Amino acid sequence: MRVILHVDMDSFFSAVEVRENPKLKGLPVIVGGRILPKAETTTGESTRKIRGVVSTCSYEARAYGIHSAMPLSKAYELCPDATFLPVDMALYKKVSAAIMRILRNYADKFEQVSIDEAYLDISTKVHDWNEARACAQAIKREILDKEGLTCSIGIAPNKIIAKIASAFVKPDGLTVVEEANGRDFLAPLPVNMIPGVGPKTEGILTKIGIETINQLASCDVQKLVALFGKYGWRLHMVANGVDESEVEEKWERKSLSRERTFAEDTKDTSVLNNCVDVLAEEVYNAIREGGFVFKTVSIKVKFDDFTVHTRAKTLTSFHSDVQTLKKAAKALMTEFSNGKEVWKEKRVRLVGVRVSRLGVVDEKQRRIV
Ligand code: TTP
Ligand code: MG
Repeated sequence: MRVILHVDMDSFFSAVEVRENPKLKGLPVIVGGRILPKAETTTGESTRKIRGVVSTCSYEARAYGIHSAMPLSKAYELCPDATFLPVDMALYKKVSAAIMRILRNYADKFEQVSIDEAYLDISTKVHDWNEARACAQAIKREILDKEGLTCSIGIAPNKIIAKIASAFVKPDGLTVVEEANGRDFLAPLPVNMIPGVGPKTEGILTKIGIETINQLASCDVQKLVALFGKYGWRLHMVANGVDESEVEEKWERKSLSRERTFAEDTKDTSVLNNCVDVLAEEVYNAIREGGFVFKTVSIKVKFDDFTVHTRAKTLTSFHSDVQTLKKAAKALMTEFSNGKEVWKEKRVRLVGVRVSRLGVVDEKQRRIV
């Protein structure tokens, strides 16, 4: 039996702010940028001058229709009396790290997905769904006791249902979807409850009469493939409650590399460049799969006398595209092969391409963590 938990903190940034300043409890609190309350300005704020977007807001502010990514000016129009606070990322990161430390202790396998969200595989720690529920309750209690914050947890036989379940009751929710109930749980939900299904996908599905996950599950998969390509398969699987993906630590990875030993040692620069190109492509596929971005690109050259040379270049910012990777790797190879003294009588036995200084893109914030 697989038992997966998805834990997501409630209105994370604003909940941390409220914890730091309990006077804000029960009030609309908006994090994204400071705006003085009307009473404290002489002329009243002109909404035209207010820039930026809402990072998140308290559930009290959500009652006014305010939500993440809304322009702050719009939020101010909807609720001028709310408390508008700047983003204190250093503080949220510190709190996040403390929460992740608590969560990791409960899990066989642990995967942080964003600043306030993680998957836990607790399959070997519990024997049934009641024990799983008790485990989630213990997690909620510990986070509340130690960090003064609430979270919502979904428990299910796989990651995708666990994630949907954690959003099902929020804030301070706990939803258990036992193995036998997966399809029934998903069936009546709107398709946009599937993570990744945004307004665009939803619009296309609505056009062909699909609004619920049940309708998506019973749709001919070929029809979905025709509309969405490979993603159509994935949608169909998810709608049917199928997700085999493992909970895995991603953030620990420090570098990724691929290398190749030639069948015959070579000196031919076009062979070497071609090899670098292919390896860069392979490295790119691996980083794309893991959702990584990179900052440093290196090449490795091993000669027939087994001496090893490496060259590295650190870029000024993170990148995730194959062109940048190929260009940097090939430039390093050209630079290296122009340094004639190391070549002398030697031939190349092996070539490698590596990326390091990796980051993971936090989907929610479109930031590097
Ligand atoms: P979420 O978990 O999506 O939102 P939340 O924790 O604020 O609220 P919920 O109770 O619905 O889970 O995102 C976690 C944090 O990430 C959030 O507190 C602020 C940040 N964030 C942004 O900065 N911009 C965004 O557009 C989103 C969605 C989140
Ligand atoms: Mg959250």
